[in-house]
Amino acid sequence: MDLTAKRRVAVTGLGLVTPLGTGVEKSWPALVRGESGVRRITRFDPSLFDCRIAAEVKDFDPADFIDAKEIKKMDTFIHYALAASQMAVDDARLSFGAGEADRVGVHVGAGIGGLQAIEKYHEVYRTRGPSRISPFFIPMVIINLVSGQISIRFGAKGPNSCAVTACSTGTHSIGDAARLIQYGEADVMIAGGTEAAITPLAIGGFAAMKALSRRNDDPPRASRPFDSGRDGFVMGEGAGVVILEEWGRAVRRGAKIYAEVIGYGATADAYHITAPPDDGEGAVRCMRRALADAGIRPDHVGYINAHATSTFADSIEIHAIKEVFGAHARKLAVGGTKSMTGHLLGAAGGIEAVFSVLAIDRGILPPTINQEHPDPACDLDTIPNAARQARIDYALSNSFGFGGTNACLIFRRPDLA
Ligand code: V7W
Repeated sequence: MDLTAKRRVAVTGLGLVTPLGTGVEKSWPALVRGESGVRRITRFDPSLFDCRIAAEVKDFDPADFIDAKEIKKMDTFIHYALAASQMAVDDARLSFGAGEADRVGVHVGAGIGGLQAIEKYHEVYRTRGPSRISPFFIPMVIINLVSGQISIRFGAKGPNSCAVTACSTGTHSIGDAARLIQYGEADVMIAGGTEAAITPLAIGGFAAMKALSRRNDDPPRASRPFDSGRDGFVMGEGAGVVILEEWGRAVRRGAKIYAEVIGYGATADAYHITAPPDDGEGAVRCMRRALADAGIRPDHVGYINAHATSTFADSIEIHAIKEVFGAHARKLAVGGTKSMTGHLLGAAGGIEAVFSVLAIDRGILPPTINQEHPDPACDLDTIPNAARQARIDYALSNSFGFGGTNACLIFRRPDLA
C-alpha cells in the first residue's frame, strides 16, 4: 500500500447528545466541572434489578430535531444520532450541492440498536397479536438505518455504512470513515456512534454478566474508573458525531478545523468474549498501529481518553499504556470520562472522540471523578477529580469492546499540520 497517497482528514464539526446535556456547549462545561450524569433509572421501574442506576439523557426532545410524523418511525438511538448529526453539520456550516452529494458519506453505528422498540413490539405481539406489529418496526430497529436516516436528511449519497462493534463502534466508525476520505472514496463523512439501550433486557443482561455497578445507593459516585472501589460500569446513552472533511476542501471553504485525524488502529484480542487478556496485548498492538499510522513517536502524545469503563479491565488498559509508552506513560494524562457520562456502549467512541478533539481545541483536560482510593495498578496521572488546563498537541482515544474488538484514534492540533 502506498501510504504517501493518503489524503489528509480534518475534523470540522462536532455534535453531542450525552447524559450531561444536549449539545457541545451543555455537555463539555458539565464534563469540565466534573458533574456526574448517573442517577436512579427512570425509564422503567428498576426495583427488581441488581443494577438500578444509569446515565440517562435528561434534556432531549426529539421534536427539536425531527418532524413529528417521523419521530414514531424511529427508535430513540436514531433520534439521538439525527440530533447529533444535525448539530455537527450546523457546527461545520456544511453545505454541498447536488453535484457533490455522491462525495458525502455517512458512517454512524450502534452497538445494540433498537432494543427499546424490540421490547415494546414483542409485548405488543404477545398481548395484541401479530397484526399489531408496526410496519415501521424493522426500520426502527436495524442499525444501518441510522446511517440511512442521516443520508436521507442531508442528501448524502456517498458511502453509507455502520460499524457494529460493541463498545468500539464509535471509534471504528470514525476511523473507517477517515480511511474513506484518505483513499479518495469520499470528501466528507458524517461519522460517529449512538446508543439508547437503557431497557430492562439490556440492564438485566449486563447485570447477569456481573458487568454493571451495584452502587445503587450513591449513583453519582458509582462510575469510578481506576479507583480501587470500582465494581462495574454504569450504562449511559446518547450520540457523538463528527464531520470529517478532506483537508484541502475544509481549508478552501474557510472552515474551522478543530483537529486532524492522523492515526487509526484496529485489532482483535482473539482471546475471550467478555475479557481482555491480562497483558492487554490486543490493546497494545492497537495503540501501536495507531501511532505507526500517525507516523509519530509515543512521546508526542499528551492526553489519552482511556476506554476506562470502571471495570477490572481498567488496570489492564493502564498496563497496556505503560507497555506502549514506556517512561512517557508517567508524563502523559490518562482520563476516564465515563466516570461522568457512564458507558455509552456504541456511542462511547463517538462522544470520546469529540472530547479528545475539544481537549486539543480548548486546552482543557476533563477530570476522572470519584477518585478516592487509587488502585495501585492504575498508578498513572488519571486527572483525578479536577479538570486541568494543558496544551495538547496529540490526543489518543481508546475503545475496547466485547468480543475483543479494539480501536484507537489519534488527533493532532490543526496548527501543527
Ligand atoms: C466494556 C468492556 C469492559 C472490555 C473488553 C475488552 C475485550 C473484551 O464494557 O467496554 S472489558 S471485553 N470492554
